[in-house]
Amino acid sequence: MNIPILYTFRRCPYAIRARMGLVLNNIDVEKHEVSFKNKPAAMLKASPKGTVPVLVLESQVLEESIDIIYWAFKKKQNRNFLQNEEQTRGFVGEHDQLFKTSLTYYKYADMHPAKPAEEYRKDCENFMRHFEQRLKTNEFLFSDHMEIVDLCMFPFIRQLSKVDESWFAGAPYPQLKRWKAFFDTSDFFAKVMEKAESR
Ligand SMILES: N[C@@H](CCC(=O)N[C@@H](CS)C(=O)NCC(=O)O)C(=O)O
Repeated sequence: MNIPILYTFRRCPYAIRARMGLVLNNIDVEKHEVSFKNKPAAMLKASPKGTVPVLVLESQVLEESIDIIYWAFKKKQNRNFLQNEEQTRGFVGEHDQLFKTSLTYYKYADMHPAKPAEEYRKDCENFMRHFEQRLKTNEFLFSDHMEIVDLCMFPFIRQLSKVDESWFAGAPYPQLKRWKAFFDTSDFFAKVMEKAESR
């Protein structure tokens, strides 16, 4: 059987989400690091919408990060992670729209001069407060163990933290920082961020 091909971009939060699923389930893939300015023809043929991640399997193409992560856990029948699928897909889908939009405005505030970056950041803080509240009750977002929802959301909090690291370091979200540090310092995340050879 051919090894699946993953079209990816190292820092893309959606691609990180997909790679987390693959690494945690020890699934080998051939990683192709994509340049957005010069997307590979084979990727566009498999998935014309042109976003990463894309996982090309023998008889199927998965072109949504949430589908790739679920595919990985289902392939290995990793049951601890497969509860709450409907709730997880709902939560992730909503945040991929709303939180991601606020985050993009904050990250690229220079390109959106209608409001100063701090205002865009306040929009992001609505989500941060909600996460903080959940993480006060449980170790992770939905329960006391790591679930797919945590894997899906961590890359976005990571991206947010990098917009202004000193602000994030001083911001009053201790539980969110604890949760983020769990991933940042994990061996599996180091593997997720290993550089792909350029092809
Ligand atoms: N809904 C998609 C979103 C993926 C996405 O938007 N990826 C961005 C990179 S972070 C992308 O590929 N953008 C293509 C481009 O900028 O041309 C998923 O979850 O996989």
